[in-house]
Amino acid sequence: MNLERLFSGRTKTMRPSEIRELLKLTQNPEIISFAGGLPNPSSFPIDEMQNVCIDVLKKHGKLALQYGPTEGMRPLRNSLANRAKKEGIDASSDNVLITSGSQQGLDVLGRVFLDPGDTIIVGLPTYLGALNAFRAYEVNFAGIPLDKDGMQVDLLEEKVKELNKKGVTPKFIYLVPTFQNPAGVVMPESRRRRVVDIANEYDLIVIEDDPYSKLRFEGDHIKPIKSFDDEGRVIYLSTFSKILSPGFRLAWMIASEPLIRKLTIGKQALDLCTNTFVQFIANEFIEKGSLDLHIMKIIEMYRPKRDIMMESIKKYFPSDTVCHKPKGGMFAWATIPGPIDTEEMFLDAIKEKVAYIHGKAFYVDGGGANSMRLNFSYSSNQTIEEGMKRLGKVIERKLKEAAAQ
Ligand code: PMP
Ligand code: G9A
Repeated sequence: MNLERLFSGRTKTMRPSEIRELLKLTQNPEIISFAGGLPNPSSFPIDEMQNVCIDVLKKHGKLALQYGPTEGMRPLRNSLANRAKKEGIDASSDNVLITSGSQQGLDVLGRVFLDPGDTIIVGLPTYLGALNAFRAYEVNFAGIPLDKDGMQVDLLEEKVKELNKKGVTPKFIYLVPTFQNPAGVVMPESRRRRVVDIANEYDLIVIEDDPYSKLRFEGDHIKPIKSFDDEGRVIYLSTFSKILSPGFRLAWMIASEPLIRKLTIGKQALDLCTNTFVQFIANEFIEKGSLDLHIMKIIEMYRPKRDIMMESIKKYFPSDTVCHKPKGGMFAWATIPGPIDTEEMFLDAIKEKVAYIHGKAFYVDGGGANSMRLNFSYSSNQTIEEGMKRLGKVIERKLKEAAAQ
């Protein structure tokens, strides 16, 4: 059978995700994994969850085990709208769409907005899962470099103008403004306001993907881009994956009602509705006040992990390594000057039983060869130090080999 003839043209632009493929490899317990953005499993509130499940079944069993509306269960949509209001987002439950993970949200956005050949704007670097979701819709990417304050908005405006001159109107800008995946950086309020101004002026949609802002270890909270949106152009996404459980596959989007309607239709054919039982569980967890306590607990758990990773970079990586200390989230982004290709080096790292995600995976323009993304939430404190020591040795060896050539 000639499978190639049968596959759609779309499959040619689809790519395996380094994160997903490595997850299989790093399930080997001997490998210290800084690869996937996994929460620490010891953070999961397993005992409390047992009681919550029983309560949900007792109180809402007949609804919780039934199909639900595609938009999501009203009580959860309500709770999420109330939480968003506290962050300055003007939303009611009608502005909330529950999705089966933010990853599904990204795919639905692709379905609703993207035609083959469309152009979208992303950061250099950008979350790989978003790139892969959008790639399936056969789009062109325009990349905007990040600095220590996230996407460089002056360059963003220049790029939009340049594209317009060529007759190209990009559909949307995708960004992760807080504790960016992979770079860990945060966009200050002034840049957030500029993004909205640029979107208003050039008629663009903004996709604000925000899984990490609640995981802040220090510094002041910065309001989401969505809170500055007065024309209904910003679509906000967040998820329970990093603040409670990725196994739940539960997330949400906030947007204007006409957009929510279109996105809902886009989602209908994907899964009919998001897991109803889990929606009730998450809502019960919020209403009991347990979610906020849980978030406080994981912040306390992850801060020292971040510190150990940063100290280990100083101790075991070359002294000219560039790595800004992330103030939250789950990732450190390290760039090693010199003749290093982190993709090529990966095989050596695996031989030493340590894994990371190589930088190029996050770039649409071939950049990032000297960088690597290091997750610090998943490993135990002791293993972080040990893994970084192994990685330091691999880098040292690579640099020596290159110098000898
Ligand atoms: N967006 C970003 C920026 C992410 O980091 C992730 C998960 N790593 C997702 C979306 C997908 O999250 P979910 O588990 O909700 O599908
Ligand atoms: O396991 C996944 O695919 C979710 C994690 C994303 C990431 O590592 O960025």
